[in-house]
Amino acid sequence: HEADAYRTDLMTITRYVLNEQSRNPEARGDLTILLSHIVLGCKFVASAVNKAGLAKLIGLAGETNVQAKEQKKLDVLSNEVFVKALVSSGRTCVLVSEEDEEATFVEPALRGKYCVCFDPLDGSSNIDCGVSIGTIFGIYMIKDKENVTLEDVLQPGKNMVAAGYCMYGSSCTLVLSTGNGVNGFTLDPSLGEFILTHPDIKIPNKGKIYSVNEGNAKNWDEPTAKFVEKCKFPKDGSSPKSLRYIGSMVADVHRTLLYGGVFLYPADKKSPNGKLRVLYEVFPMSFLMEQAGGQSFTGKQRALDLIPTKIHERSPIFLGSYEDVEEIKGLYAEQAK
Ligand code: P6P
Repeated sequence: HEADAYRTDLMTITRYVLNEQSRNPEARGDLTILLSHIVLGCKFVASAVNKAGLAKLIGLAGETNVQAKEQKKLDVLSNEVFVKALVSSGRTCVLVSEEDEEATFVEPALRGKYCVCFDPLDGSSNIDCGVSIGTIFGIYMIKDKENVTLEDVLQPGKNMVAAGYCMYGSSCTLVLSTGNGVNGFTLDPSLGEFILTHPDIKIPNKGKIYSVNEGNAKNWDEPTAKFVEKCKFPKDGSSPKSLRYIGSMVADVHRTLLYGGVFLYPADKKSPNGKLRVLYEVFPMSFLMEQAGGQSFTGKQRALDLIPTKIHERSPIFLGSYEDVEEIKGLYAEQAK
């Protein structure tokens, strides 16, 4: 009857988060409530993304769709959903969204002790061709929620209490860490529940895949160029690595987490700080990689040690299998000599 037992003992994300809460005797359940609101946002976005192709939800804001209704771009819609879900949770005091130039300070009546930095729909330029996109989020505790300022948001990534992403693709997968390892949950649309499908994810220590936009090769610095050259023409007689680049960070990072290898978005002459944003792309993905036994490097330091000075600051990023990132760190150390 083992099979039956498995089918009836469903580990949902709600149950998992409650189990985590019970590990901290002093926890009052605020993070559990916050995460349940994020999960609700992800379910809504999953349904909107899946309908997008049909209801012609895609397209630029301002266009009208078949019902001649005011057109809202999916990332604008997703941002509104997450801001409303987070504020109504009563557990946040400041929000940073990729979609909003300024941080959102929650009104006192609804203020809670957490700050959430998120990209509501990362990779949204890929929606129209059906490539997987995703929501990325990182959660911090705020010292004094009554007097929260922007300084409270500009913390190093190592202070995060939780981080995760939800990938909207062939299936809807939410990958989460609350500081005690990484777990993956897949949405069962018939139940409307995220079910634990990838328990305790650990990234392989070394991988056979490198993931970078080779189109930027002309502008790379020496260590990045050397690393990619070694991937393609290994000197030690090993076989060359495979290049896999989807161009949607959530999809490229998810593959890296499960299969191993390294994802790079280096600095280049055009963008000296790279392209990816510190607070809601680099930090959450770096937190997950470390929790899964990998690591994440900016070209100068451990990514989670970086202290951002602006909420939309960018940073170069090299993240993935521990050994692969070590190799890149060695090449940057040589350059620094
Ligand atoms: P490029 C998508 O636009 C995004 O923000 C990330 O999801 C992705 O990793 C990156 O940009 C792709 O950038 O310059 O290679 O197209």
